[in-house]
Amino acid sequence: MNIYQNILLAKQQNKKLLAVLIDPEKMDIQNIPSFFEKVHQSITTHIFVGGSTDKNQLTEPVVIAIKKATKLPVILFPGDVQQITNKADGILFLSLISGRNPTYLIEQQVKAVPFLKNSNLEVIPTGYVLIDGNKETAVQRVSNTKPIPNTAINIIVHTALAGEFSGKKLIYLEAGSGATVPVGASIIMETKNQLKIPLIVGGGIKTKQQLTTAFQSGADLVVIGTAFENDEYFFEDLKKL
Ligand code: 1GP
Repeated sequence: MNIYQNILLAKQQNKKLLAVLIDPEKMDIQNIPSFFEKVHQSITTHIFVGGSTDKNQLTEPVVIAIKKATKLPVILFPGDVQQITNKADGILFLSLISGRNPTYLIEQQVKAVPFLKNSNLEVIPTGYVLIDGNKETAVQRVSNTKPIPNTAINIIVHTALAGEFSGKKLIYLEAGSGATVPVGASIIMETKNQLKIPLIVGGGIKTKQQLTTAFQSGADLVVIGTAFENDEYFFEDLKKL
């Protein structure tokens, strides 16, 4: 069964999924084995790798080290075409559908094709929706797009549905890495109610309570990055039963 089929099955069975996001610019390769000892004791089901930038081209060496350390699926979550490596298992083929910048709607995607058509990566079309998290985040800066205000629930839901109607297989509601305010419960609930495809939620989730709220509101998969970078003891709160 491939990565996407597993996500669909989990959604059908109402099994919640947690992805740990590793930013290659912030992860010391030496620390990967000990980091993964904690990951494996936790409820983590997926590993995402990516960041808004990767100036030192660290994605590939970091992915190689991660693949040595774990059997969990490793999925690229690239900020741009430079961050694609064949060493991962899959890639979120993101289109920033909340923005109006053609570079991140289609241009980076076209540039990725010569690489992807010759790779074994599982390509998962994903509609990426940036929502205001009360802080200007790297996604906003790098993509030069405006997030959707977190009060504009209809626009958020319509954007997510436009993604589904265009054939995206996942929708990712993103408050931005390190967001002060994560995507709100009512936004998640309303989007979930109207969407048929699986829903990913991330950005600014730092506590078990916030994770539980996101799951209970309808997120099928939650992504957490910064909270683990700041405090690996957070894994203690997320131990497998
Ligand atoms: C960012 O949604 C992810 O793209 C995770 O955000 O780093 O705030 O957990 P955090």
